[in-house]
Amino acid sequence: MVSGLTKAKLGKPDYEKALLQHRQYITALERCGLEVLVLNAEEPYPDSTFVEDAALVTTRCAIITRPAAPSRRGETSSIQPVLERFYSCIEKITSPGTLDGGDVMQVGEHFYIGISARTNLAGANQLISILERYGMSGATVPVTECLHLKTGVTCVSEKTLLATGAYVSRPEFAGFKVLPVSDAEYAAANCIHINGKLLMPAGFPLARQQLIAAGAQVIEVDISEYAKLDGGLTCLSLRF
Ligand code: CIR
Repeated sequence: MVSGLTKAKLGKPDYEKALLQHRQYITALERCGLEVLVLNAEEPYPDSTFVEDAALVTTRCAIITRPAAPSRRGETSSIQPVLERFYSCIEKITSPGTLDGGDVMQVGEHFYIGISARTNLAGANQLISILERYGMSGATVPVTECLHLKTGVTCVSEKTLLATGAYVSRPEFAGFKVLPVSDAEYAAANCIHINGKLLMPAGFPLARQQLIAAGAQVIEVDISEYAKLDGGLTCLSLRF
């Protein structure tokens, strides 16, 4: 993972520390009541630890994505057999579509899909058609300030979003209560809401205070070594 793609300019990750943080991340997911299946390392794919990008898991089907980054394209082949153990319906994004799971934010049965450097309109439209076939829905949102949609906005309860930058006031999110995250703490916008608890990255005191004041049961996880590769909490797992 130390050779993963990055624009962060935070230095190279410390591998031993990253392993420790990964174990702590797993423990935090377990504290939220989840059973965790840990996949084998894939040495040819340093970014494969960001497993969220290779698939989208819904209540009715799983969708194998088509990552845009050439170094990540092959990550999907090992994900498919794993998902076949849990899903009888598996769909696929195909060329010329590209889509990274990090660009997809689920709110109930609706999916917001970021159009970014990684996810193109063809990929998003394919995903919307798949979702509609299964009785779900999707809509696009532009991604201009960060890598993926969920780098800048995540859902912290059914009606509340945690958002940074332009996402604080985007018309697509007008129906939500939006908790704004300051530019200085922008990485805190990537949180995971599971079973009434909220996993948030460690080191963001203002956002933490704001979330606790809003009633969140916060569990902090230090993912500093993954942040060096532009990764956040959501990227490191597929949750279903
Ligand atoms: C990449 O650039 O693809 C990885 N280094 C980081 C991916 C982060 N994934 C995510 O936000 N879902």
